[in-house]
Amino acid sequence: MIGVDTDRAIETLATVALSLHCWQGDDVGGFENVGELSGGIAATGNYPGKARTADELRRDLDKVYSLLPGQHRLNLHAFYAETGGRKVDRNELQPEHFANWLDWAKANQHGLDFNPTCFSHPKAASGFTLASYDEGIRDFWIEHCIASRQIGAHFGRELGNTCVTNIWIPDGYKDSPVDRLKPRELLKDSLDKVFTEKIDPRYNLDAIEGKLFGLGVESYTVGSHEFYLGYAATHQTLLTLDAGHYHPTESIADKISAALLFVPEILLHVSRGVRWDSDHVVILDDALQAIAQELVRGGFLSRVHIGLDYFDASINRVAAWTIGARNTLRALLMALVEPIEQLRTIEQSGDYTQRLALLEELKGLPFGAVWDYHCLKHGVPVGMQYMDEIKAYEQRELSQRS
Ligand code: RNT
Ligand code: ZN
Repeated sequence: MIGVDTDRAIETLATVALSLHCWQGDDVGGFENVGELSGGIAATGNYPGKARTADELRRDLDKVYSLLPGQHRLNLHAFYAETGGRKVDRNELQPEHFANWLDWAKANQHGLDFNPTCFSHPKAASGFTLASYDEGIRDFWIEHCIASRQIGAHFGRELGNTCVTNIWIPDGYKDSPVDRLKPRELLKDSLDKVFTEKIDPRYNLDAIEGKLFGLGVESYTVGSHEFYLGYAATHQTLLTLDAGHYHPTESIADKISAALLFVPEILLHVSRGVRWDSDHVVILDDALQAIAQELVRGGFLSRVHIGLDYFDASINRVAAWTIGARNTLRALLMALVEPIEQLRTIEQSGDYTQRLALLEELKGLPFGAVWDYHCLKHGVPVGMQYMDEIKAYEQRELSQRS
């Protein structure tokens, strides 16, 4: 007998709030109509039905949340502002431009997270933002990041639910630079300016996200992992770990316990790179399970914010969100039903044979039944039933969009 308290596992799972990334719904388009997606990221595919307005995006999200057990968050990007047809540049964005999102979040009990959008903008056309050699460009993006923190704090205050505001910038070079230091000095200085004002951590938490490379930015990324790890550790901000931002054999699972010794909290961007940072829909693979196991085995659930970050435009977008989110929850549940105390005791006794045998044995346990029960208990579709709902929604709603 393997003594596992499945009731406790599903109780714990019910407390986990995933932050769904709004940008899966419209291929990282935003509502400014400024043209191409830039910044070295790309959404490929032309599946019909992408959201064209904030109302459509919210409707799609409502559908997704209705298919997930538990209460979840929304991760918003700044260029999803609703400015009523007026041009409001990003450094002038105010909480009022997100009033509809906030009302919707309140009505549906979603926590909100936020991101400055430092790409897809004329002032990011050179490929540099906070680390630009041009002071005017830097100042613009500093102002945008400051405005974003204020918007995040407003969300946190209004919802009584802390917002995590995550800064990611695309800055870097296609080819090898001769000066790798100066842009990093500029970025450090810009971040210092962005974070000068202290914000009550009950309302807003700051996170910073590093990366290895982007499309057209293959040789040098200013905001590398080491850069942000150092910055986050010295300034005690949150560190964002995106599963697609490392070398293909490098796993973010192993970074969590190390980073948490030096930074207060972590934000995860759960994603799936295929050969490169391709932002594929998250599947229930070894990488995802390793992340979930780390969070549970390490007791890190209370210090790690779990966000999703991928954008697949080649399949039904509502399904893309739902599949990735359900998989993330399933991976967590699989980790939650492990007999962790027993495994820990075995490991500490030095019996690695027993550890290996038990870990392998666990893979055959009827985990699916616990997941189905959890879905049933939360009144959401069991198994493939969620696809029936999505197909009906596609018929009724998505297929009407041209
Ligand atoms: C890009 C980063 C970043 C973005 C979003 C849209 O490589 O992962 O998190 O995906 O901000
Ligand atoms: Zn990311």
